[in-house]
Amino acid sequence: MSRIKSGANGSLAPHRFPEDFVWGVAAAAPQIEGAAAADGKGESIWDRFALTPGKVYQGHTLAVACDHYHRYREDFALMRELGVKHYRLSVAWPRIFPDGDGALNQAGLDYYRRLLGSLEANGITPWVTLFHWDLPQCLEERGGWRTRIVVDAFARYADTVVRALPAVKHWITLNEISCFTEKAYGGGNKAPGLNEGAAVVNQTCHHALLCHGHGVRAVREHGAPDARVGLTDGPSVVIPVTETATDIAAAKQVFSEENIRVLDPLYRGSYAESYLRTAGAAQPQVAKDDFKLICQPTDFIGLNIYNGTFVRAGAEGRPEKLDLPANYPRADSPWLALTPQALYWGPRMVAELYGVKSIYITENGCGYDEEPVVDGQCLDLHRREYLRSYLTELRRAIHDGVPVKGYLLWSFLDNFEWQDGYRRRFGLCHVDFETQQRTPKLSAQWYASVMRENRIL
Ligand code: GCO
Repeated sequence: MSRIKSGANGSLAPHRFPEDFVWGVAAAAPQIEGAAAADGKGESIWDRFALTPGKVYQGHTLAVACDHYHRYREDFALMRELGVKHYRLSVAWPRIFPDGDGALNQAGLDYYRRLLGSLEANGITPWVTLFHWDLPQCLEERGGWRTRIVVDAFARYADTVVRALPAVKHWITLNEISCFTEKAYGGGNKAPGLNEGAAVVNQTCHHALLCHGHGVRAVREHGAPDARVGLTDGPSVVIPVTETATDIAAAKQVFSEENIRVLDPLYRGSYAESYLRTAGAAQPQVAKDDFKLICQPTDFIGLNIYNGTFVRAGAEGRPEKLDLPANYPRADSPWLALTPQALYWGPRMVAELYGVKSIYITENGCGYDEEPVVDGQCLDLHRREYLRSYLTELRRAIHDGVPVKGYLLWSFLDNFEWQDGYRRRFGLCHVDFETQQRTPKLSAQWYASVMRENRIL
Protein backbone atom coordinates (compact mmCIF):
# COMPACT_ATOMS: atom_id res chain seq x y z
CA MET A 1 0.00 0.00 0.00
CA SER A 2 1.43 3.36 -0.99
CA ARG A 3 1.54 6.20 1.51
CA ILE A 4 0.76 9.77 0.65
CA LYS A 5 3.05 12.33 2.27
CA SER A 6 2.17 15.92 2.83
CA GLY A 7 3.99 18.06 0.28
CA ALA A 8 5.37 15.05 -1.63
CA ASN A 9 4.96 16.94 -4.89
CA GLY A 10 6.36 20.09 -3.33
CA SER A 11 7.57 21.59 -6.59
CA LEU A 12 4.04 22.80 -7.35
CA ALA A 13 3.73 26.56 -6.95
CA PRO A 14 0.77 27.79 -4.89
CA HIS A 15 -2.57 27.49 -6.74
CA ARG A 16 -0.88 25.89 -9.78
CA PHE A 17 -1.65 22.55 -11.37
CA PRO A 18 0.90 20.29 -13.10
CA GLU A 19 1.83 21.28 -16.65
CA ASP A 20 0.03 18.42 -18.38
CA PHE A 21 -3.11 18.59 -16.23
CA VAL A 22 -6.32 17.83 -18.19
CA TRP A 23 -9.08 20.39 -17.75
CA GLY A 24 -12.51 19.96 -19.28
CA VAL A 25 -16.25 19.56 -18.88
CA ALA A 26 -18.62 16.61 -18.75
CA ALA A 27 -22.15 15.69 -19.84
CA ALA A 28 -24.20 12.60 -20.70
CA ALA A 29 -26.40 11.77 -23.67
CA PRO A 30 -29.76 11.26 -21.91
CA GLN A 31 -29.36 14.52 -20.01
CA ILE A 32 -28.68 16.82 -22.96
CA GLU A 33 -29.46 15.28 -26.33
CA GLY A 34 -33.26 15.27 -26.46
CA ALA A 35 -34.42 13.88 -29.85
CA ALA A 36 -35.62 10.93 -27.81
CA ALA A 37 -37.16 9.13 -30.78
CA ALA A 38 -35.20 10.67 -33.68
CA ASP A 39 -33.51 8.73 -36.46
CA GLY A 40 -34.53 5.33 -35.17
CA LYS A 41 -33.53 5.74 -31.52
CA GLY A 42 -35.18 3.21 -29.21
CA GLU A 43 -36.78 3.97 -25.87
CA SER A 44 -34.50 3.99 -22.82
CA ILE A 45 -35.44 3.15 -19.24
CA TRP A 46 -35.12 6.86 -18.44
CA ASP A 47 -37.49 7.82 -21.27
CA ARG A 48 -40.01 5.40 -19.78
CA PHE A 49 -39.36 6.31 -16.13
CA ALA A 50 -39.87 10.02 -16.83
CA LEU A 51 -43.28 9.23 -18.30
CA THR A 52 -44.28 7.33 -15.17
CA PRO A 53 -46.32 9.68 -12.96
CA GLY A 54 -44.58 10.78 -9.80
CA LYS A 55 -41.07 9.68 -10.74
CA VAL A 56 -39.55 12.89 -12.11
CA TYR A 57 -40.10 16.42 -10.88
CA GLN A 58 -43.26 17.89 -12.45
CA GLY A 59 -43.31 15.17 -15.08
CA HIS A 60 -40.30 16.58 -16.95
CA THR A 61 -39.19 14.30 -19.78
CA LEU A 62 -36.07 13.72 -21.88
CA ALA A 63 -37.90 14.45 -25.14
CA VAL A 64 -36.13 17.74 -25.89
CA ALA A 65 -33.65 18.33 -23.03
CA CYS A 66 -31.00 20.80 -24.31
CA ASP A 67 -31.71 19.75 -27.90
CA HIS A 68 -28.00 19.07 -28.12
CA TYR A 69 -28.76 16.38 -30.70
CA HIS A 70 -29.50 19.18 -33.16
CA ARG A 71 -27.37 21.93 -31.65
CA TYR A 72 -24.05 20.21 -30.99
CA ARG A 73 -22.20 22.38 -33.52
CA GLU A 74 -23.18 25.59 -31.72
CA ASP A 75 -22.47 23.98 -28.36
CA PHE A 76 -18.97 22.94 -29.41
CA ALA A 77 -18.32 26.40 -30.85
CA LEU A 78 -19.24 27.83 -27.46
CA MET A 79 -16.95 25.33 -25.72
CA ARG A 80 -14.17 26.41 -28.00
CA GLU A 81 -14.77 30.07 -27.20
CA LEU A 82 -14.43 29.25 -23.53
CA GLY A 83 -11.19 27.37 -24.16
CA VAL A 84 -12.54 23.88 -23.37
CA LYS A 85 -10.04 21.28 -24.61
CA HIS A 86 -11.51 18.07 -23.18
CA TYR A 87 -15.12 16.96 -23.17
CA ARG A 88 -16.64 13.90 -21.56
CA LEU A 89 -19.79 12.73 -23.36
CA SER A 90 -21.70 9.47 -23.53
CA VAL A 91 -23.08 7.37 -26.36
CA ALA A 92 -26.78 6.52 -26.07
CA TRP A 93 -27.03 2.74 -26.35
CA PRO A 94 -30.65 2.91 -27.66
CA ARG A 95 -29.48 5.03 -30.60
CA ILE A 96 -27.12 2.25 -31.67
CA PHE A 97 -29.24 -0.82 -30.82
CA PRO A 98 -32.79 0.47 -30.35
CA ASP A 99 -33.93 -2.75 -28.70
CA GLY A 100 -30.65 -3.49 -26.97
CA ASP A 101 -29.31 -6.43 -28.92
CA GLY A 102 -31.26 -6.65 -32.19
CA ALA A 103 -30.68 -4.75 -35.41
CA LEU A 104 -28.00 -2.07 -35.59
CA ASN A 105 -29.28 1.45 -36.22
CA GLN A 106 -26.69 2.90 -38.59
CA ALA A 107 -28.13 6.41 -38.21
CA GLY A 108 -27.15 6.32 -34.53
CA LEU A 109 -23.51 5.53 -35.31
CA ASP A 110 -23.47 8.17 -38.07
CA TYR A 111 -24.68 10.76 -35.60
CA TYR A 112 -21.77 10.12 -33.21
CA ARG A 113 -19.32 10.16 -36.12
CA ARG A 114 -20.56 13.60 -37.12
CA LEU A 115 -20.46 14.77 -33.53
CA LEU A 116 -16.86 13.58 -33.08
CA GLY A 117 -15.93 15.28 -36.36
CA SER A 118 -17.31 18.53 -35.03
CA LEU A 119 -15.39 18.14 -31.76
CA GLU A 120 -12.21 17.56 -33.71
CA ALA A 121 -12.84 20.62 -35.86
CA ASN A 122 -13.08 22.62 -32.64
CA GLY A 123 -9.88 21.16 -31.21
CA ILE A 124 -11.69 19.34 -28.38
CA THR A 125 -10.62 15.86 -27.23
CA PRO A 126 -13.51 13.46 -26.52
CA TRP A 127 -13.72 11.22 -23.46
CA VAL A 128 -16.46 8.79 -24.35
CA THR A 129 -18.55 6.92 -21.79
CA LEU A 130 -20.16 3.80 -23.21
CA PHE A 131 -22.94 3.63 -20.65
CA HIS A 132 -24.43 6.52 -18.68
CA TRP A 133 -27.64 4.87 -17.40
CA ASP A 134 -29.86 4.89 -20.52
CA LEU A 135 -30.43 1.14 -20.82
CA PRO A 136 -32.69 0.22 -23.76
CA GLN A 137 -36.18 -0.34 -22.33
CA CYS A 138 -36.51 -3.61 -24.29
CA LEU A 139 -33.63 -5.06 -22.30
CA GLU A 140 -35.21 -3.98 -19.04
CA GLU A 141 -38.35 -5.85 -20.06
CA ARG A 142 -36.25 -8.98 -20.49
CA GLY A 143 -34.79 -8.67 -16.98
CA GLY A 144 -32.43 -5.72 -17.34
CA TRP A 145 -29.41 -5.66 -15.06
CA ARG A 146 -30.76 -8.68 -13.16
CA THR A 147 -29.87 -10.99 -16.06
CA ARG A 148 -26.79 -11.93 -18.05
CA ILE A 149 -28.71 -10.99 -21.20
CA VAL A 150 -27.60 -7.44 -20.58
CA VAL A 151 -23.97 -8.56 -20.33
CA ASP A 152 -24.02 -10.22 -23.75
CA ALA A 153 -25.91 -7.29 -25.23
CA PHE A 154 -23.42 -4.80 -23.80
CA ALA A 155 -20.47 -6.81 -25.14
CA ARG A 156 -21.88 -6.52 -28.67
CA TYR A 157 -22.76 -2.85 -28.19
CA ALA A 158 -19.27 -2.04 -26.89
CA ASP A 159 -17.58 -3.92 -29.74
CA THR A 160 -19.73 -2.08 -32.27
CA VAL A 161 -19.19 1.40 -30.87
CA VAL A 162 -15.45 1.04 -30.27
CA ARG A 163 -14.94 -0.34 -33.80
CA ALA A 164 -17.01 2.44 -35.34
CA LEU A 165 -15.25 5.31 -33.55
CA PRO A 166 -11.51 4.70 -33.98
CA ALA A 167 -10.66 8.36 -33.36
CA VAL A 168 -11.57 8.05 -29.68
CA LYS A 169 -8.51 7.71 -27.45
CA HIS A 170 -10.18 7.96 -24.03
CA TRP A 171 -12.91 5.49 -23.18
CA ILE A 172 -14.95 5.20 -20.01
CA THR A 173 -16.80 1.92 -19.71
CA LEU A 174 -19.66 2.69 -17.31
CA ASN A 175 -20.77 5.58 -15.14
CA GLU A 176 -21.27 4.99 -11.40
CA ILE A 177 -22.22 1.34 -11.02
CA SER A 178 -23.74 1.81 -7.55
CA CYS A 179 -26.12 4.46 -8.82
CA PHE A 180 -27.65 2.49 -11.67
CA THR A 181 -27.78 -0.78 -9.71
CA GLU A 182 -28.35 -0.08 -6.02
CA LYS A 183 -30.31 3.16 -6.40
CA ALA A 184 -32.26 1.78 -9.37
CA TYR A 185 -33.09 -1.76 -8.22
CA GLY A 186 -32.69 -1.39 -4.46
CA GLY A 187 -35.33 1.16 -3.60
CA GLY A 188 -33.75 4.39 -4.80
CA ASN A 189 -35.00 7.07 -7.14
CA LYS A 190 -33.20 6.08 -10.33
CA ALA A 191 -34.77 4.23 -13.28
CA PRO A 192 -36.26 1.66 -13.38
CA GLY A 193 -37.09 2.49 -9.75
CA LEU A 194 -37.55 -1.02 -8.35
CA ASN A 195 -37.31 -2.30 -4.85
CA GLU A 196 -35.61 -5.68 -5.03
CA GLY A 197 -33.86 -7.52 -2.21
CA ALA A 198 -30.11 -7.62 -1.57
CA ALA A 199 -29.48 -10.74 -3.67
CA VAL A 200 -30.89 -9.14 -6.80
CA VAL A 201 -29.11 -5.86 -6.16
CA ASN A 202 -25.77 -7.65 -5.67
CA GLN A 203 -26.39 -9.54 -8.90
CA THR A 204 -27.11 -6.35 -10.86
CA CYS A 205 -23.82 -4.97 -9.58
CA HIS A 206 -21.98 -8.14 -10.62
CA HIS A 207 -23.43 -7.91 -14.13
CA ALA A 208 -22.39 -4.28 -14.33
CA LEU A 209 -18.84 -5.25 -13.36
CA LEU A 210 -18.87 -7.82 -16.17
CA CYS A 211 -19.97 -5.12 -18.61
CA HIS A 212 -17.07 -2.98 -17.45
CA GLY A 213 -14.83 -5.93 -18.27
CA HIS A 214 -16.32 -6.22 -21.75
CA GLY A 215 -15.78 -2.49 -22.25
CA VAL A 216 -12.08 -2.89 -21.45
CA ARG A 217 -11.84 -5.96 -23.67
CA ALA A 218 -13.57 -4.15 -26.54
CA VAL A 219 -11.13 -1.22 -26.35
CA ARG A 220 -8.10 -3.56 -26.23
CA GLU A 221 -9.41 -5.62 -29.15
CA HIS A 222 -10.85 -2.96 -31.40
CA GLY A 223 -9.71 0.45 -30.17
CA ALA A 224 -6.82 2.57 -31.42
CA PRO A 225 -3.45 1.17 -30.28
CA ASP A 226 -2.99 4.20 -28.01
CA ALA A 227 -6.58 4.21 -26.71
CA ARG A 228 -6.94 4.26 -22.93
CA VAL A 229 -9.83 2.93 -20.90
CA GLY A 230 -11.15 2.99 -17.35
CA LEU A 231 -14.28 2.86 -15.22
CA THR A 232 -15.93 5.93 -13.75
CA ASP A 233 -16.87 5.16 -10.18
CA GLY A 234 -18.93 7.28 -7.83
CA PRO A 235 -17.27 6.30 -4.57
CA SER A 236 -18.90 7.06 -1.29
CA VAL A 237 -16.30 9.51 0.06
CA VAL A 238 -15.30 9.76 3.69
CA ILE A 239 -13.50 12.68 5.32
CA PRO A 240 -11.66 12.37 8.62
CA VAL A 241 -13.03 15.02 10.98
CA THR A 242 -9.50 15.95 11.99
CA GLU A 243 -6.35 15.02 10.14
CA THR A 244 -5.00 12.93 12.99
CA ALA A 245 -3.77 9.38 12.53
CA THR A 246 -6.73 7.92 14.43
CA ASP A 247 -9.45 9.81 12.55
CA ILE A 248 -7.71 9.10 9.23
CA ALA A 249 -7.56 5.38 10.06
CA ALA A 250 -11.26 5.39 11.03
CA ALA A 251 -12.21 7.20 7.84
CA LYS A 252 -10.18 4.81 5.74
CA GLN A 253 -11.90 1.83 7.29
CA VAL A 254 -15.33 3.25 6.42
CA PHE A 255 -14.20 4.21 2.92
CA SER A 256 -12.97 0.69 2.32
CA GLU A 257 -16.17 -0.95 3.61
CA GLU A 258 -18.41 1.27 1.52
CA ASN A 259 -16.56 0.97 -1.77
CA ILE A 260 -15.22 -2.56 -1.59
CA ARG A 261 -18.00 -4.13 -3.67
CA VAL A 262 -16.85 -2.39 -6.84
CA LEU A 263 -13.17 -1.63 -6.18
CA ASP A 264 -12.02 -5.03 -4.91
CA PRO A 265 -13.27 -6.96 -7.97
CA LEU A 266 -11.75 -4.31 -10.21
CA TYR A 267 -8.30 -4.18 -8.62
CA ARG A 268 -8.01 -7.46 -6.69
CA GLY A 269 -9.97 -9.78 -8.93
CA SER A 270 -12.34 -11.11 -6.27
CA TYR A 271 -15.01 -10.09 -3.81
CA ALA A 272 -13.59 -9.26 -0.40
CA GLU A 273 -14.25 -11.78 2.38
CA SER A 274 -15.88 -9.04 4.47
CA TYR A 275 -18.27 -8.19 1.63
CA LEU A 276 -19.21 -11.84 1.12
CA ARG A 277 -19.70 -12.34 4.85
CA THR A 278 -22.05 -9.36 5.07
CA ALA A 279 -23.94 -10.41 1.93
CA GLY A 280 -24.41 -13.93 3.34
CA ALA A 281 -27.08 -15.74 1.33
CA ALA A 282 -27.45 -12.68 -0.90
CA GLN A 283 -24.00 -13.16 -2.44
CA PRO A 284 -23.88 -12.69 -6.20
CA GLN A 285 -23.63 -15.74 -8.45
CA VAL A 286 -20.20 -15.72 -10.04
CA ALA A 287 -19.40 -17.82 -13.12
CA LYS A 288 -16.00 -19.24 -14.03
CA ASP A 289 -13.66 -16.60 -15.48
CA ASP A 290 -15.88 -13.67 -14.50
CA PHE A 291 -13.10 -12.08 -12.51
CA LYS A 292 -10.62 -12.50 -15.37
CA LEU A 293 -12.86 -10.20 -17.37
CA ILE A 294 -13.59 -7.81 -14.52
CA CYS A 295 -10.04 -7.23 -13.34
CA GLN A 296 -8.23 -6.72 -16.61
CA PRO A 297 -5.76 -3.87 -16.14
CA THR A 298 -7.16 -0.43 -16.91
CA ASP A 299 -5.33 2.81 -17.68
CA PHE A 300 -7.01 5.07 -15.15
CA ILE A 301 -9.99 5.36 -12.87
CA GLY A 302 -12.54 8.13 -13.20
CA LEU A 303 -14.04 9.42 -9.96
CA ASN A 304 -17.25 11.41 -9.71
CA ILE A 305 -17.02 13.29 -6.44
CA TYR A 306 -19.44 15.87 -5.11
CA ASN A 307 -19.49 15.40 -1.35
CA GLY A 308 -18.28 13.35 1.58
CA THR A 309 -19.30 12.15 5.03
CA PHE A 310 -17.30 13.13 8.11
CA VAL A 311 -15.96 10.26 10.20
CA ARG A 312 -13.97 10.16 13.42
CA ALA A 313 -12.53 7.52 15.66
CA GLY A 314 -15.19 7.01 18.32
CA ALA A 315 -15.20 4.81 21.39
CA GLU A 316 -12.38 2.21 21.30
CA GLY A 317 -11.31 3.63 17.96
CA ARG A 318 -14.51 2.43 16.26
CA PRO A 319 -15.35 4.64 13.29
CA GLU A 320 -18.24 6.98 13.90
CA LYS A 321 -20.05 8.82 11.10
CA LEU A 322 -21.18 12.31 11.99
CA ASP A 323 -24.55 13.77 11.12
CA LEU A 324 -24.27 17.27 9.75
CA PRO A 325 -25.83 20.07 11.74
CA ALA A 326 -29.18 21.17 10.29
CA ASN A 327 -27.76 24.50 9.15
CA TYR A 328 -24.62 23.06 7.50
CA PRO A 329 -24.19 24.73 4.07
CA ARG A 330 -25.57 22.82 1.11
CA ALA A 331 -26.26 23.32 -2.57
CA ASP A 332 -29.93 23.03 -3.56
CA SER A 333 -29.49 19.33 -4.28
CA PRO A 334 -30.37 18.12 -0.78
CA TRP A 335 -27.67 15.44 -0.87
CA LEU A 336 -24.98 17.97 -1.71
CA ALA A 337 -23.40 19.25 1.50
CA LEU A 338 -20.49 21.54 0.73
CA THR A 339 -17.57 19.36 1.68
CA PRO A 340 -14.61 20.35 -0.50
CA GLN A 341 -12.27 18.02 1.43
CA ALA A 342 -14.00 15.19 -0.46
CA LEU A 343 -11.81 16.10 -3.45
CA TYR A 344 -8.74 15.57 -1.28
CA TRP A 345 -9.71 12.40 0.56
CA GLY A 346 -11.60 10.57 -2.20
CA PRO A 347 -8.68 10.36 -4.64
CA ARG A 348 -6.17 9.89 -1.82
CA MET A 349 -7.96 6.88 -0.39
CA VAL A 350 -8.40 5.24 -3.79
CA ALA A 351 -4.68 5.75 -4.45
CA GLU A 352 -3.60 4.47 -1.04
CA LEU A 353 -5.91 1.49 -0.80
CA TYR A 354 -5.63 0.24 -4.37
CA GLY A 355 -2.30 1.66 -5.59
CA VAL A 356 -4.04 3.39 -8.52
CA LYS A 357 -1.54 5.40 -10.54
CA SER A 358 -3.81 7.56 -12.67
CA ILE A 359 -7.00 9.25 -11.48
CA TYR A 360 -9.30 11.65 -13.32
CA ILE A 361 -12.09 13.52 -11.63
CA THR A 362 -14.73 12.78 -14.26
CA GLU A 363 -17.45 14.82 -12.50
CA ASN A 364 -17.64 17.50 -9.86
CA GLY A 365 -20.01 20.44 -9.66
CA CYS A 366 -23.08 21.76 -7.90
CA GLY A 367 -26.82 22.10 -8.52
CA TYR A 368 -28.89 25.17 -7.74
CA ASP A 369 -32.52 25.91 -8.55
CA GLU A 370 -32.73 29.65 -9.04
CA GLU A 371 -30.11 31.03 -11.38
CA PRO A 372 -31.84 33.79 -13.32
CA VAL A 373 -30.37 35.56 -16.31
CA VAL A 374 -30.67 39.30 -15.71
CA ASP A 375 -29.59 41.74 -18.40
CA GLY A 376 -27.89 38.88 -20.20
CA GLN A 377 -25.89 37.80 -17.15
CA CYS A 378 -26.10 34.94 -14.68
CA LEU A 379 -23.99 35.80 -11.65
CA ASP A 380 -23.59 32.38 -10.06
CA LEU A 381 -21.10 33.44 -7.42
CA HIS A 382 -22.18 30.45 -5.32
CA ARG A 383 -20.91 28.06 -8.02
CA ARG A 384 -17.63 29.92 -8.35
CA GLU A 385 -17.03 29.64 -4.59
CA TYR A 386 -17.96 25.96 -4.67
CA LEU A 387 -15.48 25.30 -7.48
CA ARG A 388 -12.74 27.39 -5.93
CA SER A 389 -12.95 25.59 -2.61
CA TYR A 390 -13.11 22.13 -4.19
CA LEU A 391 -10.25 22.79 -6.60
CA THR A 392 -8.12 24.05 -3.72
CA GLU A 393 -8.53 20.65 -2.05
CA LEU A 394 -7.84 18.82 -5.30
CA ARG A 395 -4.65 20.77 -5.75
CA ARG A 396 -3.65 19.93 -2.19
CA ALA A 397 -4.07 16.24 -3.04
CA ILE A 398 -1.82 16.61 -6.08
CA HIS A 399 0.68 18.58 -4.00
CA ASP A 400 0.75 15.64 -1.58
CA GLY A 401 1.49 13.21 -4.40
CA VAL A 402 -1.98 11.82 -5.18
CA PRO A 403 -1.88 10.94 -8.89
CA VAL A 404 -4.80 13.06 -10.13
CA LYS A 405 -4.25 13.82 -13.79
CA GLY A 406 -7.36 15.76 -14.76
CA TYR A 407 -10.67 17.33 -13.84
CA LEU A 408 -13.86 17.31 -15.94
CA LEU A 409 -16.45 19.65 -14.50
CA TRP A 410 -20.11 18.64 -14.32
CA SER A 411 -21.61 20.15 -16.38
CA PHE A 412 -21.25 22.31 -19.45
CA LEU A 413 -24.97 23.06 -19.77
CA ASP A 414 -27.88 23.06 -17.35
CA ASN A 415 -29.60 19.77 -18.17
CA PHE A 416 -31.97 16.96 -17.21
CA GLU A 417 -30.97 16.21 -13.63
CA TRP A 418 -32.62 12.77 -13.44
CA GLN A 419 -35.44 12.66 -10.86
CA ASP A 420 -35.07 16.43 -10.32
CA GLY A 421 -35.84 17.21 -13.96
CA TYR A 422 -34.80 20.63 -15.27
CA ARG A 423 -35.33 22.41 -11.99
CA ARG A 424 -31.82 21.77 -10.72
CA ARG A 425 -29.12 23.55 -12.70
CA PHE A 426 -25.55 22.18 -12.77
CA GLY A 427 -24.31 24.06 -15.84
CA LEU A 428 -21.52 26.51 -16.46
CA CYS A 429 -23.89 27.75 -19.15
CA HIS A 430 -27.46 28.65 -18.35
CA VAL A 431 -30.07 27.06 -20.62
CA ASP A 432 -33.45 28.66 -21.17
CA PHE A 433 -35.47 25.50 -21.79
CA GLU A 434 -38.19 27.44 -23.65
CA THR A 435 -35.93 29.09 -26.21
CA GLN A 436 -32.81 26.87 -25.91
CA GLN A 437 -30.77 30.04 -25.46
CA ARG A 438 -27.36 29.36 -23.84
CA THR A 439 -25.81 32.02 -21.58
CA PRO A 440 -22.37 31.36 -20.09
CA LYS A 441 -22.60 32.11 -16.37
CA LEU A 442 -20.01 33.99 -14.35
CA SER A 443 -18.60 30.59 -13.33
CA ALA A 444 -17.98 29.76 -17.02
CA GLN A 445 -15.85 32.86 -17.46
CA TRP A 446 -14.00 32.08 -14.26
CA TYR A 447 -13.43 28.42 -15.18
CA ALA A 448 -12.22 29.53 -18.62
CA SER A 449 -9.40 31.46 -16.93
CA VAL A 450 -8.60 28.55 -14.61
CA MET A 451 -8.24 26.26 -17.64
CA ARG A 452 -6.22 28.83 -19.55
CA GLU A 453 -3.85 29.74 -16.71
CA ASN A 454 -3.72 26.27 -15.18
CA ARG A 455 -4.18 27.64 -11.68
CA ILE A 456 -6.91 28.55 -9.24
CA LEU A 457 -7.71 32.24 -9.48
C1 GCO B 1 -24.27 11.38 -11.34
C2 GCO B 1 -24.36 11.43 -12.79
C3 GCO B 1 -24.65 12.78 -13.39
C4 GCO B 1 -25.44 13.73 -12.54
C5 GCO B 1 -24.54 14.59 -11.70
C6 GCO B 1 -25.27 15.56 -10.80
O1 GCO B 1 -23.18 11.37 -10.84
O2 GCO B 1 -25.31 11.35 -10.68
O3 GCO B 1 -23.22 10.89 -13.34
O4 GCO B 1 -25.31 12.39 -14.53
O5 GCO B 1 -26.25 14.54 -13.28
O6 GCO B 1 -23.78 13.77 -10.88
O7 GCO B 1 -26.09 14.89 -9.90
